[in-house]
Amino acid sequence: MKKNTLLLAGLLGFNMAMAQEIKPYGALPSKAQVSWNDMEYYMFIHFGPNTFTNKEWGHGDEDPKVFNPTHLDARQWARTAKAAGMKGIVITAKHHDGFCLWPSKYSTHTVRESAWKDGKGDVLAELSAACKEYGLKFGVYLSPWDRNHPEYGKPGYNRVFANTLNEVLSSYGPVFEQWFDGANGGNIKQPYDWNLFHSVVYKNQPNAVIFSDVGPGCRWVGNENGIAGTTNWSTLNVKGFAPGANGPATKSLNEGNEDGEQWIPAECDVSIRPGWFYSPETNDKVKSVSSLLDIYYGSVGRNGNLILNVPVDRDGLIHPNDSTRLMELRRVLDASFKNNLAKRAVVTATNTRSNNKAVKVSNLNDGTNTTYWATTDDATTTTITLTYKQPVTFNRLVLQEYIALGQRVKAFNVEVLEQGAWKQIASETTIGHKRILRLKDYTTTQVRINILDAKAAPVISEVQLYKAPGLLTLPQIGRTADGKVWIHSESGDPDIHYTLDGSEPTVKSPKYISAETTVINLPRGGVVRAKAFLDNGKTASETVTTTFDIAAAKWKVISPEAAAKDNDPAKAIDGSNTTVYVAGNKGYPHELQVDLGETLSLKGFTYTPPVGEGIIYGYEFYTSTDGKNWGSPVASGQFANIKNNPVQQTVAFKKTSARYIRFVATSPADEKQPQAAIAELGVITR
Ligand code: FUL
Ligand code: CA
Repeated sequence: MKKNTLLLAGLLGFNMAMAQEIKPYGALPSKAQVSWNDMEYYMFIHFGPNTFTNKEWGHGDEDPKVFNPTHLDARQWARTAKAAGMKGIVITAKHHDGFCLWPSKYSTHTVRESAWKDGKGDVLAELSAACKEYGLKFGVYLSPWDRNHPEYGKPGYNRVFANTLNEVLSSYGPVFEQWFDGANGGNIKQPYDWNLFHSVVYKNQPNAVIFSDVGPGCRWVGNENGIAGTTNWSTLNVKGFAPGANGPATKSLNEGNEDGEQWIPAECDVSIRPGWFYSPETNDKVKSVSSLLDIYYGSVGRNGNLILNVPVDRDGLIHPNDSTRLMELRRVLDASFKNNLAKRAVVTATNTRSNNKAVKVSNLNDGTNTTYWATTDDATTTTITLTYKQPVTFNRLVLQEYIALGQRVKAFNVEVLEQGAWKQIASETTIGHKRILRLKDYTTTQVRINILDAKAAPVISEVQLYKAPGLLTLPQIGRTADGKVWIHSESGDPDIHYTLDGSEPTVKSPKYISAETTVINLPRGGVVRAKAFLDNGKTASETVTTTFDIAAAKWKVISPEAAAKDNDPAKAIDGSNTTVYVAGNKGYPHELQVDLGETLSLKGFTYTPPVGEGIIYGYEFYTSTDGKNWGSPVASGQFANIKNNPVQQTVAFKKTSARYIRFVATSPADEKQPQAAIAELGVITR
């Protein structure tokens, strides 16, 4: 090359570098959405008449007087959320039953008509004040589906709902999120005026993030387990879709759409209990710390926000079982993310954009996602290397993109230097606001993050490494159809000890070795508690408690007859939730009759739905002493919210003696699915 060409190239390069402003890529978040993503973890509160009636979906005809939380203390809720490390609270101001937690002008089914505070109370006023006091953001859930309002299903309702929204959004200060539920499990369908509703939200709360299946602020993640896809784009295609039944496919909700039209990040909703509303029956079913950790890593760790429901109880307080669990979770999270080992590393990158003052390699490990590093415009691959003088041990990797400029990374892997050779320890897809990889322990002096593909030049704001304390995974307890209890554990080879008298297991309790050597027979039911221990009790898992009712040892299906081996109705009573009986494709109703083999005093039944197709919504349950005369059903109704939250359903009825039971599925949870599936059917005798 001649001297002057070199000079020219140098000048050109210099000019280009000067011009190296980072061009935003694709759909972009608003400022409000960026702050929303930074919140990561906040509380959902389901509260209302259902709290007092053991229902998940109220019918709207409940006596408002049932709502009487005599010790309601919204400051206790806020204090709990704050101590849990949450950044806000969203409350069900109005659920499907139409009951308003504030004295709305537009309804006659409100706290004003309730027994609480002689009708003078206002839950939203108390909670918004408590949130302000504790530095938490305040948000509201309002269900458009209203089973109480006389206008529902008529043209006038959209106005009513807009007025209701306006009332809430103009009376209680700033609202960070407006939650629109798309559910409608009733017969009346109302065409909603979403443009009107959105205009009311933005007029009152220009910074509110609107939640629905299609945003526009954030989107439902497609399940109520709180788990996002490992690939998770914050962009979504929304043309032709609407909230509710006409929402995008589950896969799109769960993973977003690469190059989606709009920035609509995922929000992962899940309840700390099996249901969304409080019930005394679930006091012992608060999720374990390990399962909450799975949820945390499956949501916040996968570019989603986590809205964790903590249902307020009948006193109007967060129950101690829930708050204790929240604090235990906080302790583990704090211990896990206490010491960012990346801060001690020397960080280098193969390609760094030059002459842009904002871009620095040292921004990658400065502990804040407000500063960033980027490659030159033409690069879609690059390697970031962390080098240590002394070996470090880590098991968590946190990566963040600077999302204000769009989501870019499509594929990356991670390597560590082990005995002089690079070893790949993870291979993943998207990053987004935050990606956390849960890894096993690695000890090394060099860690390499290879970005393998990106939509545009990668812009990364953080790389963090941590060594989270090890936790023993929980033992799992199950029982065969003939009543033999089994206990499994996955992690290492811990000692499992158990009790059968309800007491807390210790290393002195009986030891479970295997199903063959440790025979625990509980055909008539009982309580099994188990705990895993290591190092003679120095480390212990949480305690798992499983309560069994009578086993199906003597049961026989009397109708229908077994169709084929892979579709044997006996699968509905074989003690295993993973074997599923699927009843025909001829459409509803479907039914199953079972001979219990003896006369039992029955108090209710349980239905465990399948994971997948064939979930039952409407049901009737009959009992009989001779298997011929069934009379009228002892229970009938709908399994509220079972489609989105397919957990075991428990239905109580008036005590009755019977030898035969008959379960009739009257309608499907999904109208497009003609078959009815039963993972397990059980009875309640205890
Ligand atoms: C669903 C509702 O039907 C449930 O009752 C619950 O409120 C959940 C968060 O959303 O769509
Ligand atoms: Ca089964």
